[in-house]
Amino acid sequence: MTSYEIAKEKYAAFGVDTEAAIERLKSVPVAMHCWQGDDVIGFDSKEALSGGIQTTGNYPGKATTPAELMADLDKALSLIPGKKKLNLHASYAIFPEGEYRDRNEILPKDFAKWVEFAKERGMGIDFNPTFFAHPMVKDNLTLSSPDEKTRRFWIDHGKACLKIAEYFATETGEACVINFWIPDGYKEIPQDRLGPRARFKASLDEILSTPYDKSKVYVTLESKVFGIGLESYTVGSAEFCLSYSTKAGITPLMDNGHYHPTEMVSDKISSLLLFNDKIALHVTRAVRWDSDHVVILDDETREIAKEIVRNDALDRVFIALDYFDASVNRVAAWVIGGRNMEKALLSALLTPRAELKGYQDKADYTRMLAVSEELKTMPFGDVFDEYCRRVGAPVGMEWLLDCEKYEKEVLSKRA
Ligand code: RNT
Ligand code: ZN
Repeated sequence: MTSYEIAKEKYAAFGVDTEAAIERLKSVPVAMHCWQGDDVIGFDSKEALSGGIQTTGNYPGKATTPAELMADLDKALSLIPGKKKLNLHASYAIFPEGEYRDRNEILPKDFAKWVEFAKERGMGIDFNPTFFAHPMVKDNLTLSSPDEKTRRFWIDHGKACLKIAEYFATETGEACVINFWIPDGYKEIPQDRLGPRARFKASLDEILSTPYDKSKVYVTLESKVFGIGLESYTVGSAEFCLSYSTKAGITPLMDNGHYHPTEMVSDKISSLLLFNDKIALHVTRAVRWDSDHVVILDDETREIAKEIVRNDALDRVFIALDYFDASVNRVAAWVIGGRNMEKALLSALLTPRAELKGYQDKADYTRMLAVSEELKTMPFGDVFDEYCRRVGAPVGMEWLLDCEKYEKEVLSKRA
């Protein structure tokens, strides 16, 4: 008997079908964020990162050209099992030879190279307008700016991005999730909290008045609690974004780094599922603040996955990764986070959901606790290895050897 066969029997004793779990996971898309590869710099302006977010570390070998970023993504994608989508930011536009367009004027053709990349790999594309790291961000404000010229520029950016999102969906044949997140906020205690939010609301209304095909473009809105240098007030707060999403019929996005450290996104998912057809997540690891550390297989990542799976919501939750660590090999950072997301989902699929719910309803909290603790030491790794084998991804530490080889042969040779 192989170790997988032994694991299969052990799970079967709990009423869990490992084969069904493996099959189900194969088709769950996870969006891989291009911005892990170059510390959120992009290609259009090469401005320093701003917007209250920060990468720390200067590990050598970061991608600085589209060709390098694509090569690194390819390496990372080959080492992560499962179905992926490519998640792009507008700042990663690749302009046709001799052309340049500012963010308010970008066109679908500025992303043709990415479409080609995604199509060749059979991937869909998700998208993000980039409301940071640009000279038109005035006093840390974009869509909520009191300066009409600034606000107008960013409204036009939002509209341009919606068209690009539709282009991605049409070209790849997969729906495109376009996520709006603005950094707007104040370091000092504001004397007008309503005005900026009213302007943000009006800006979003105007962007969303652009006709777009709702069957293939999902607009999401991401909230936040604070940013670096913007500690006292965030325009796009949780209340603002949830209310706006509900009213406008768009999709709310929760980033698990964007709440008070004792607030858990895993606890919020069920409420949002009751009031939305779809919801979206940015999975990250916040260490004391929205630090965007590499996703590990920690309790919260696992609990998020469990909530998605046990509420039968794998088709209703858009899962994207969002972190940026410049202190370790960036390709390895992608792979570790990506594999961990897959592990969390698989381990959720390997849970006797009905049985555990039943204990709760019968108030048998003893069994509920005992069984869920017992599951933690089940031979989960053997099932994950089997999943990797079946989808042609490296098993165990093989991926790291491959990654180290790539570092030696490619990354370390970069200027
Ligand atoms: C910032 C948000 C946002 C960004 C990306 C780069 O706090 O999480 O999603 O991380 O758009
Ligand atoms: Zn995010």
